[in-house]
Amino acid sequence: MQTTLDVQGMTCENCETKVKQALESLEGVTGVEVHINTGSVDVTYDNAQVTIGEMRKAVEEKGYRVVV
Ligand SMILES: [Cu+2]
Repeated sequence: MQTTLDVQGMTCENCETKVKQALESLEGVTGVEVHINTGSVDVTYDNAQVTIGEMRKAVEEKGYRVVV
């Protein structure tokens, strides 16, 4: 499965790394690509192992907002 999250608040490479690591730490997430300019984050995942809600929570715990 593939989805694109709309993440607000990322301003630099450090933000990009934090969001990427937060998502990659979730079991079932196999790929993360952050587009810092637009705030879109492409996530490849196994929907039997992880939900979009869990991804959202992981990103928001790092201090960024996910627009649904
Ligand atoms: Cu930053």
